Amino acid sequence: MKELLKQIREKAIAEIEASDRLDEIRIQYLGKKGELTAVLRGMGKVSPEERPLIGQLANEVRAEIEAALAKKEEEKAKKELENRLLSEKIDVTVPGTPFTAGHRHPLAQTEEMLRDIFIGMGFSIAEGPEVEYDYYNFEALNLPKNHPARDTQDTFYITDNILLRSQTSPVQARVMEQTQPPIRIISPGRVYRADPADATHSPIFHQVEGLVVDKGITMGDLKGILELFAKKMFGPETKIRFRPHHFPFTEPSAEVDVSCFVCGGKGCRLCKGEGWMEILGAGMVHPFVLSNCGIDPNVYSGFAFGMGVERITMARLGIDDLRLMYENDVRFLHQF
Ligand code: 2U9
Repeated sequence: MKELLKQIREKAIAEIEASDRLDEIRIQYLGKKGELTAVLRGMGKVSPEERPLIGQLANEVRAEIEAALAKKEEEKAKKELENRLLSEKIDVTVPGTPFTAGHRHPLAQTEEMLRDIFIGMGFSIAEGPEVEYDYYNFEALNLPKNHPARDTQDTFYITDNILLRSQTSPVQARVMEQTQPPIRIISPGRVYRADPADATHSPIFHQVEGLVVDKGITMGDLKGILELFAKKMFGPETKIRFRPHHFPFTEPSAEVDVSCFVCGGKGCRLCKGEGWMEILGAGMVHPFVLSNCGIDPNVYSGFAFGMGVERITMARLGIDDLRLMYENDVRFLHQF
């Protein structure tokens, strides 16, 4: 019996060393029907005196076979890892696969520039619904029903009292209704007009409007803010010019031009020989608008301005047809 156990040990260890089929060897010797297991089963035949010795030897043989298997398994895993490390070498200096990255749309670029400039001057961003009540879009802004100036901002009606906003001013009216001054906000966003599309008009476009309300705000503050804005947007040499105008929601009101940043005012193709480009409208908030929105015009005053993001983008990039910005032809977009 002793001899048999020793033979099994020698044979098993020799096979483990010579082969990689470790699972098969494990079953062959240590499995339920394995050679060592068979010997242990025959322990009944061994005399009671010899039994403890044979039992101990059998356990030792089992432990040695298991240890040999574990060692071989470890060696096998190590070799496999080495082979993988050798065969899977990566050359980190090989150039990567290029992928085409896009960029922000020119209109988004302009809106971002406007946001950055006004945030830098202490303004906050206010946003609101595109589907708006007639009250906030017109009535609160001093444009009662049947007011002739409504024709210039004709929009799309959902019901008699609900429409697609024709300007972002209703956002500011809502802010004034909810907050007492000081107020210093801009409201960027999409607006709608019942205009047929041509090179300079679109039924959907984007605006950035601004509003400042506090004690003692004057036209001088408006001019200062707009001059700083124009210099940051179009370059430090830029001048601004106010021309008297009429808006129902501001009094006095003005249209504001900037000196042409291409020719510096001499007249060129971009400014159509004028030396100036009209880029925004502005004025002192009408006292009726302040009181409609719950702010006492005897205590507070304010200014407001509005500009079209498309108009500014066309000026900034020398684009002569607004429709190009909605077609999303990459041959056009790649240029900016
Ligand atoms: C409140 C009170 C007054 C906003 C203003 C303009 C002048 C203006 C146009 C520029 C080109 C619209 O995009 S455009 O067609 N806007 O000329 N907007 S003052 O005045 C306000 C706003 C909110 C409560």
